[in-house]
Amino acid sequence: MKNVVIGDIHGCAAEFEGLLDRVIDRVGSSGLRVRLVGDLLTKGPDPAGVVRTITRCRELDLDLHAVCGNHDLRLYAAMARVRRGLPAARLPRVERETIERLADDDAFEAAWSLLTETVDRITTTAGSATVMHAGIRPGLGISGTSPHDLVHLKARDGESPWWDDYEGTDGLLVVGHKPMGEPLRIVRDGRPIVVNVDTGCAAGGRLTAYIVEDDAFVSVEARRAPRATPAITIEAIAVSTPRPSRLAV
Ligand SMILES: [Mn+2]
Repeated sequence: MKNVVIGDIHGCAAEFEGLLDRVIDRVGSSGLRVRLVGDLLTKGPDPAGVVRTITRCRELDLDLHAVCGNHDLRLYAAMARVRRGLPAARLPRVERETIERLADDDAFEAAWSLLTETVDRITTTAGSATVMHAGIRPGLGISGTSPHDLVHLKARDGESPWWDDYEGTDGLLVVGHKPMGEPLRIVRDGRPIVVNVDTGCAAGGRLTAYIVEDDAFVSVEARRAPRATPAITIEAIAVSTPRPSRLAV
């Protein structure tokens, strides 16, 4: 039995599939449990691909689920508005673009059911580790930290991150939410007590998995450059034909 925790996917479907392949090559799929730290769909190029990959994994009987990320909550709220008939045009840009991509790929309803399930799961376990999106308040422990903080906690500029004060009382905690150049692994008394698997895939970094029993990381590089000003060429303009969104606006 192996437990694997995968970082913030943010709509990077190709990297997600590539990383799952690498993990399965290494540990096999039999008895594999995959946990996702949340922030599944927004920002990246292919949210529908992420939904399809999750669906396919489950059809193959892979035990896979996600905890709720702050972006999952935001997208869920935006999709709830669209389902009630409110115009998508008034949504914040990030959510609107993600919803348009999902709708264009006929994945709106599948994404809705995935998020409906995900937003209710604030923490989960991965073997001996506990997984949440953002972190805990060390003085309060997991049980005393509010669901909002478990999903949103982030150090402001000049503040130290929560894990600086964590002494390991709740065992190994695996989180995402805070993109870092390298995955974070904090060790106390010879064993890991905090792991952060967010290596900024949607911003051109990497997508990272942590194999709990092996205490090891597996990563794949992001396949695209960081989102910047798009390099519009005359050729690209000439071949692009605007397609109407399937969303009611
Ligand atoms: Mn986040």
